[in-house]
Amino acid sequence: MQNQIDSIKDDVLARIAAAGDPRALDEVRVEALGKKGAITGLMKQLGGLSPEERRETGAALNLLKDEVAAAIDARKALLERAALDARLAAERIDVTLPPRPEAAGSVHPVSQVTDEVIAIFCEMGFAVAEGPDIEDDWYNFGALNIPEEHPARQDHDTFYLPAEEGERRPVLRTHTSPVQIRHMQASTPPLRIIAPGRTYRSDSDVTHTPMFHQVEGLVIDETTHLGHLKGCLRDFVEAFFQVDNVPMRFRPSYFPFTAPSMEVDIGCSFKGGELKIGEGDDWLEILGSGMVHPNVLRAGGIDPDRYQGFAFGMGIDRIAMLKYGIPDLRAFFDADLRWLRHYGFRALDLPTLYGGLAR
Ligand code: 2NL
Repeated sequence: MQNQIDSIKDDVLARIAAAGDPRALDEVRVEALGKKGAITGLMKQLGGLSPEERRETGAALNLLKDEVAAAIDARKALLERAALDARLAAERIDVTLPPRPEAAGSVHPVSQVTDEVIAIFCEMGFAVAEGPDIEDDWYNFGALNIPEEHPARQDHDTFYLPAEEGERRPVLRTHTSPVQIRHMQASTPPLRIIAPGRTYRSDSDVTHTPMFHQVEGLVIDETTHLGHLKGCLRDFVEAFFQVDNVPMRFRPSYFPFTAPSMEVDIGCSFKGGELKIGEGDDWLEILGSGMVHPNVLRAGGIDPDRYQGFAFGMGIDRIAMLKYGIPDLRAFFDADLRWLRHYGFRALDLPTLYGGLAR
């Protein structure tokens, strides 16, 4: 029987090597190892052998089975790899080709408004700072004077990621403040930065989405005071909404990271269901602000006995809705081309401050 084993082995291995696709390979497998396969056939003959022959031939057949199975696996991996390579080559797309006209997109209002905000603050001498979306709980909370038991830290508001033993807890940043902490640590005052970017909170309803956009600002110097904060925010609001002498109201408020803290409202009217900014006797809250808390300066490696400054934060999605009259926040993230065609901005336009403004 050894002769038969040798010839089956040579034949099967040669056919495995010659199999050009997974189907051909499977045919070889069935013909060798299947119920009616050649090797299975030899196995069936073992019963008619003497005990000694059976042991020897059985061992040889088992070896052959293993060898054939391994050769099939190796060939299969090779064929799959080749098939994948062929598919990747065939399906390669040229992303520089012009799009189909019916699929043409436009600049998303969030991108447009982010560019507008950056343009205004950069003209005032601010620089743009960026940082990671995945932070740790010290940069996101601890450094901002937010105590361990603060509700904002609770799991149901914050997206925590699995923590490594003995490491700080990773979180999706709930505001862009950690960017500013990192900036304070990496540089020395005077500082003047804004930090725009994505932020995350476990919250979802008509006015909240789990991912949203925020811009924060930070100014630190030796004599920076509340008057600078008010002047800076007035200049911003008037440039952003393209109105002069906006009525503004600075309401005392509380944030753990600023003291004193103020929420900022701007005057508006809702006559006839239409929102007008800069006139009327209604108020619209648009941002939060305050003088940076000494503990936060310390966390950023800045001496609070020598330096002081102000910070502010606002929601980009919200001010985009206000400026461009977009009623439903959730549509921002539907990726609906019809919506984008209505509210989007032309890709090659420079972000002017007045384009599309409903006035
Ligand atoms: C809001 C309020 C605010 C800040 C953010 C801040 C950052 C640092 C230090 C101190 Cl590094 N403060 N950020 C300050 C006041 C308010 O945001 O309503 N945002 C949507």
